[in-house]
Amino acid sequence: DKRQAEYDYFQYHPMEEISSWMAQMAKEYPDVVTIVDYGKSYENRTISLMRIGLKTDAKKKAIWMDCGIHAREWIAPAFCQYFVRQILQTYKTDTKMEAMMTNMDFYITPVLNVDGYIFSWTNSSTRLWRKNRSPGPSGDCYGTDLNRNFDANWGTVGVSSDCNSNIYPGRGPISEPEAQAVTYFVGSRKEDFLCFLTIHSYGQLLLIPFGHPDFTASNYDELMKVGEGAAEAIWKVHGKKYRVGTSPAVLYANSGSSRDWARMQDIPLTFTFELRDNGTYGFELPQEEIQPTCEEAYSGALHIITYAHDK
Ligand code: ING
Ligand code: ZN
Repeated sequence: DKRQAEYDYFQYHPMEEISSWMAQMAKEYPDVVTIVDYGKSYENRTISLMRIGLKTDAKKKAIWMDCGIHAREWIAPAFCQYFVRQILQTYKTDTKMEAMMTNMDFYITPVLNVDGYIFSWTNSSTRLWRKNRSPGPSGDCYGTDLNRNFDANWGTVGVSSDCNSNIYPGRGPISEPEAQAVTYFVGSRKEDFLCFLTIHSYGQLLLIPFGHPDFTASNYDELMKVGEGAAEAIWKVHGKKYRVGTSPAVLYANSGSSRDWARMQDIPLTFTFELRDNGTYGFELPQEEIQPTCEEAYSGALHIITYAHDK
């Protein structure tokens, strides 16, 4: 069956195609790729990640990457798939990637908000859906912003108590099954994780903790330095400028993000990527831009991951 060999990484794919692509990659690379089901969505769909690494007896460090926490940000799942393809294509010939795949496991979730992603594919009126699909307290509103639902200064800044809002943080910290899945999976092996990357669009930003203006990461200078290095690596690929900073410094404050939660678990290098563009097309980034966006973001992500590995 040659269909998966011809998988088009530079098109957007519906959830079923992404799921069968994941299964196919595990079949093609059985020594390095394992599918791990680690949660259920509100609508009872399986949340899966790909654990990618070379087998060794030594204790391994880990890298986290999730895509598609926000439904409408279709470039993010496309990037996770591209990232997987790139590391699988390079590790056999590139000694640096081989070393990283020996010393670390990559835990990559191509689509975290599966219900929302599917809903955004339903028809043009739901294309810009952001949140998950759980009903609000009154039953006539839907969706919690999963990137406001984590247990990190939950419900304090950059949120709205209106359950129709796109930044509704939910009933309480980790009230949502999708946020629970990440919290329990990462939380149970947090000492292993060197790095936590969560991929969004749009805005061309690399955001560091914390989203709450009253808190500063203990390694703020290191995060800025690594972030600036990643922005430089991105710029070298296609000349796109990505700004680096905390969300209050760059745009506006927010609470309950997965990146802030991960940093509060003492994972040292936590970043939010906001991929292309700067607002011309926004969430509806044309398919022609998938390839250049993935190429530059790969370079930026690799800068951070290499730093984490070599440190
Ligand atoms: N942006 C993220 C969000 O959760 C963010 C991250 C927060 C950016 C605050 C800027 C300011 O809102 C998107 N695009 O989802
Ligand atoms: Zn987002």
